[in-house]
Amino acid sequence: MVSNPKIMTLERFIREQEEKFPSASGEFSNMLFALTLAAKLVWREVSKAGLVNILGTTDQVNVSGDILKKLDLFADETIYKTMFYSGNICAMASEESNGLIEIPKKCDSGKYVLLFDPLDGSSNIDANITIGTIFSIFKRVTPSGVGTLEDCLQTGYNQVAAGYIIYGTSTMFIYTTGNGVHGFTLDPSVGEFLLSNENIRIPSKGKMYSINEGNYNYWSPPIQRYIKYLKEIDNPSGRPYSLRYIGTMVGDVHRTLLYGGIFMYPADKKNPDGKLRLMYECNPMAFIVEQAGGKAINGKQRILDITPNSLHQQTPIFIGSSEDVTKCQEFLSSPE
Ligand code: AHM
Ligand code: MG
Repeated sequence: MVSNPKIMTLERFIREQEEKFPSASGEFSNMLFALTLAAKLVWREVSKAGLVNILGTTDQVNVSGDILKKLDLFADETIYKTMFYSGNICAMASEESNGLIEIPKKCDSGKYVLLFDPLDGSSNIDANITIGTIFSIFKRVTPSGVGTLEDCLQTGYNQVAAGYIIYGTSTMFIYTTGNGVHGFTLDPSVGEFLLSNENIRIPSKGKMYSINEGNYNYWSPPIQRYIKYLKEIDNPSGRPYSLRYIGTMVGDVHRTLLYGGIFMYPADKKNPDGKLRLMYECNPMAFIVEQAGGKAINGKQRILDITPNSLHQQTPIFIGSSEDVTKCQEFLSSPE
């Protein structure tokens, strides 16, 4: 039985989207193509991670020296090398870099800015647990030349594209350019991402919550009350919720996107500004989830409305199904 009426590669999908904009120069699509290549290169190394101890690391067994490096550094370098040569980017910053990544002179005239978390959830690598890559793209605001901090530090609602690659039981590329959220699954036998989840819509309410509950005693009373509320027995409204927590934002948000519910990383006594990074993690995930019909807030405002002041700025985040995030906001707004 044929379950999917069409077989569509990610590249063809990107081209078809571009054709809807007759004035498009193709630069934006080229940049997305470069990202799909980076995703495949990172996937190739990630999928070999567990073999290092079995196969050794010599030339004879054909395991590249790169795998000796920490995978997150490998991912960082691979994305950087793939992307600056695409020629469409004037500035780049990564969770692994201190400031802007230097782009060679001849490659700096692009229209776009790329911010990325090369390997999210890297503490999970050694246990073979889902990890991911997150990216966020803005149009430059400076007129020409090498991009600056001003090009990078834009408010999330200005993003022109955002996405993530999840290296899980399958590898998937999920992205939005502001026209819905689309998901592609890698068929490793042909090396192509194939359309598997067109126009993803997040359920308006879920049955799962996702948070590092080990931090319970560090939270403010409103968060503690909200989590207690989710666990109360009240069957007509679907409670108690089930707890799911991977400790990789990409995995936890991906599940939330597909099944509904809420993912949270609040501020706590150890992390008074929250733990997750606005520019590399929260903005792109907020754009995706909003595009799928969900919500993302920091407890006081929409994530996409936060004015950034530094590349590595952290923020609390509550993201997921609109009814769940709205309910959470009610608790957060209640007096301590
Ligand atoms: P990383 O990008 O350095 O891997 O760290 C971010 C990760 C997120 O993926 C995840 O949601 C969070 O840190 C887990 O933190 P904790 O271990 O405090 O629960
Ligand atoms: Mg991360």
